[in-house]
Amino acid sequence: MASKQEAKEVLKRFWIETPSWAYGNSGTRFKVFAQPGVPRDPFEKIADAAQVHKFTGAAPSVAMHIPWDKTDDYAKLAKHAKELGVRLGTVNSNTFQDDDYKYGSVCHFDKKIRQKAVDHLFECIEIMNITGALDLKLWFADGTNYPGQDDLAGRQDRLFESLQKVYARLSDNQRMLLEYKFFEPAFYSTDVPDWGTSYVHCTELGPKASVCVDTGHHAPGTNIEYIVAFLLRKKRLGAFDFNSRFYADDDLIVGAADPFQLFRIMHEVNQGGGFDKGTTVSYVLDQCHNIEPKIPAQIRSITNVQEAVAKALIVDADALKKAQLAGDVLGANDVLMDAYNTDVRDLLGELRSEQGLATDPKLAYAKSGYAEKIAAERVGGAQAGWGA
Ligand code: PSV
Ligand code: MN
Repeated sequence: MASKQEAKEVLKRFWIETPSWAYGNSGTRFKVFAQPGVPRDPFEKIADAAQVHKFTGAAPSVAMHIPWDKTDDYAKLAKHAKELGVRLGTVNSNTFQDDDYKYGSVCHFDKKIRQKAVDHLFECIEIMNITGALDLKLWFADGTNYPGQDDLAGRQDRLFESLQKVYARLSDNQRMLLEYKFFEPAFYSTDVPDWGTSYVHCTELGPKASVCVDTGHHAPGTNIEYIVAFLLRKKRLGAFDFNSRFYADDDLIVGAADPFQLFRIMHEVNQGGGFDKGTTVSYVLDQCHNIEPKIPAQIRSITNVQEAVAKALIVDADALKKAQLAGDVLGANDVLMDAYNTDVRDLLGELRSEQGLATDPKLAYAKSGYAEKIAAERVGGAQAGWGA
């Protein structure tokens, strides 16, 4: 078992990227409820993300979404982030909100549309070159709604050809992360529906391409920890997009729907070396807070992930191995359950004290007055949202 001290050492270097879009307004196709104090531009989003880092000490980087975070001076935005104690992270592309993408983007049957999508991905790499971000996250809404609508294998050929062009643009230290999702917005077929499709494209592309596992992008009952174990074993787990789901891609707070699943995933990450020094796995939130306040929701997400990681770190690995090799089914299960049922909140409180932080980040943020300040200051202008 990792000692408490060893667990804290790992947790001290463990960090999570928060998504710029979590700070803006979001909703369902039925309604977007605006909230007071919501950022009006990427600069204000970064300021909110900096608060999450200030109180958790574990969220030093902010994922960008282009064009939602479009600005005419990315160097200025990066400087602004630095001044607030954070940095600009993963650049997420968006090839799903333009009328031209009605039948797809990089898989479209029309070469001109495919090139338009590829050009957008080139633009994202340009932004990475300015901000110093190393990861390009690709999620494609491409797919079809009706059998016969398009040639399924042909779409894979177009996808690969487009990805190859983008891959060739990456510099040596940059990565491409290919995210999969089994359905939505396409309902019959999706062009990157599962980890296997993503994995095969990544291996054919080369070492700079890895799979992104968004925890909300699986059919109910999918054993996500198996996928994680497999990808780690093959060194192709590039990143997580964390969130939780009850039904479809709900984008709720990670660990809210199924904290036990999150623990099981973290256990496999730990077993596969994903928390080791110099890990190449990045841990990112991909969530929307439609009815709950956004900054506290991000803080809670960070603490939920930390709790799951702490529980995974205190699994008695020696006892587990011994039970496994002895065919002691219940004993092995007990070892995992013991760790899962341990209350790690005091350990995390100690960790924060050692880092000079308040033991309860949620409370500390609530007392800081920041929420009241932004509600009073951010009056007028258009609040940021998915379309902004
Ligand atoms: C798609 O559902 C997704 O998970 C992708 O990561 C997008 O970039 C993100 O959500 C947008 O919210
Ligand atoms: Mn995602």
